Amino acid sequence: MDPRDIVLDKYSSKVYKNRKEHVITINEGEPNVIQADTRTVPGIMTNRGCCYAGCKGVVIGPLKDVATITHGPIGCGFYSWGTRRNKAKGDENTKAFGEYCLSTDMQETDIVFGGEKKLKQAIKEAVEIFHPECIAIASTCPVGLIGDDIHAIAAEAEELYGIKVLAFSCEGYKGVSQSGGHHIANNGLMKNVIGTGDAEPIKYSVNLLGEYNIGGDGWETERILKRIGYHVVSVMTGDGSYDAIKNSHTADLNLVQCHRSINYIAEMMKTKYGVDWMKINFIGPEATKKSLRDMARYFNDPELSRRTEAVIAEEEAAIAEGMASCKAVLAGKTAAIYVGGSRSHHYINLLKSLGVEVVLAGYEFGHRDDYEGREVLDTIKKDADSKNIESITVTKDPDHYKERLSEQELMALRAAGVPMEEYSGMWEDIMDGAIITDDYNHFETEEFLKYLKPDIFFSGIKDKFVIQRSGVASRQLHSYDYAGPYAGFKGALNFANDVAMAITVPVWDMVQAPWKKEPLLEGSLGGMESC
Ligand code: CFM
Ligand code: HCA
Repeated sequence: MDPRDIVLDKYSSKVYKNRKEHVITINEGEPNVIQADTRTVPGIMTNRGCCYAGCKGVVIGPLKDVATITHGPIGCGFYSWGTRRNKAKGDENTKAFGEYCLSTDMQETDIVFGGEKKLKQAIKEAVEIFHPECIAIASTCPVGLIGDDIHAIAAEAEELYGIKVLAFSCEGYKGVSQSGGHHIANNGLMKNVIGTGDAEPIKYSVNLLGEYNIGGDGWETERILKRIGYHVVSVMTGDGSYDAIKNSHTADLNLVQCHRSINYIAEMMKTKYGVDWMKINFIGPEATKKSLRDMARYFNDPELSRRTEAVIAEEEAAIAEGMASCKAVLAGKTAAIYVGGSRSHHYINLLKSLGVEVVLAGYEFGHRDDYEGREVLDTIKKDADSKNIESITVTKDPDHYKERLSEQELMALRAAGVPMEEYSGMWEDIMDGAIITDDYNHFETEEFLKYLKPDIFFSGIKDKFVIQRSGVASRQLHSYDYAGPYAGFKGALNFANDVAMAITVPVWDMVQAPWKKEPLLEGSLGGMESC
């Protein structure tokens, strides 16, 4: 029997009705339609984060020169504090506040009498202490409930201090990290930051979109791009800055790494400024090579193409031996991979180049196009949270719009296999027979672990320990367990070494899942050990 059916049969009829469309087995040659981007059935232990986490934690938090104030109780600020996750480097021209956690620390009296006074005071203190060019305010749940007007306070502070003050109404309850939080953050950047700079355009310039510099991935990608001769105008948003994003409209090309979190910004920048976008993937040597060659095709300059090939040859040679020895250890192993969005797809390729097949995969917040490809976009219902999230439309900017390539040239590139404004989704790489679970939960994690027994499970922060305690190697792919970088060529070798180590370490045979043991005492919690 298909493990999918064994697991789903354990649900009550109500939950079964919901989950049967979110959990599918891939059949080659079939349409393989999946249900995605819907609200989780209450009671299910989903892995998803909230709207505030997506806005402040994922998108705005990494902007190093922005002093971001969490307006809310201290826990929200503390748990979204970037620390080692949001890697960023300041320099003599760029301030970096990422190490700080600024919060209004709302107390009960603020909830009862309003928190606006406290927010104004927090902005004043941030200006006096840090002298930032830009402040961001991120709202947490109680702010929306009591109705503090953070937008009016931001407008007033802008006047008062002569700096940019951005306000994000990203209360946690408005939706999940992605459809909710990212969208609010990115819309805010589109409306208030992108296109406000006056830098001159630079030849062969690109923006890296949907690159959050986890483990230094953005730095590694930039290193390779710079070696070839590209100029990176801005990164959204890993090690990114307000200062750079202001000029992002001057780039020739937008490179979209995480399609899920930012494809709509790429579309808007195309409409407003004429910046073309291309889906790239700098995870895995094969995907990196394809992306670099696609870029060379776009720019169509013989010298750039020559440098692209020279850099590829050098970078590949440097990792060849290491990759081969890791492959010798890993070939034939299986993996499960479950992250929020794009990474669940991107890492399938890297694992394949190490001989590892992904048997179980899924996104927490992906939409159908992230699974099935952008061609299904017209058939997708609106986002689950779209009623809560402002939808913005843009038109050509008369001062800054410039056509980069003609539609005919873009069509020729597409015909040659260059993904201009295209993305084929996870389906293009996943193997026949793999199980896909959208909006994965803890019950399914444990059940599929039993039936599929992958050698390694790439997971999130919260589910990782359940997996390890059941005797399966696990690495979390959200912050890479503070390892990395994993992007590009050298990054691929780092990843290969980390995975080989994780799988071969003898500890997994010594672990017995706590729930497999006899209860220690009658009535105790299923044999849980005391510390
Ligand atoms: Fe994009 Fe992300 Fe991801 Fe994502 Fe995320 Fe993330 Fe992620 Mo955690 S934006 S979809 S909502 S690459 S926070 S930096 S690691 S789940 S796979
Ligand atoms: C989020 C952020 C998150 C959480 C990771 C996890 C991240 O979705 O809100 O808890 O497993 O990468 O930090 O995805």
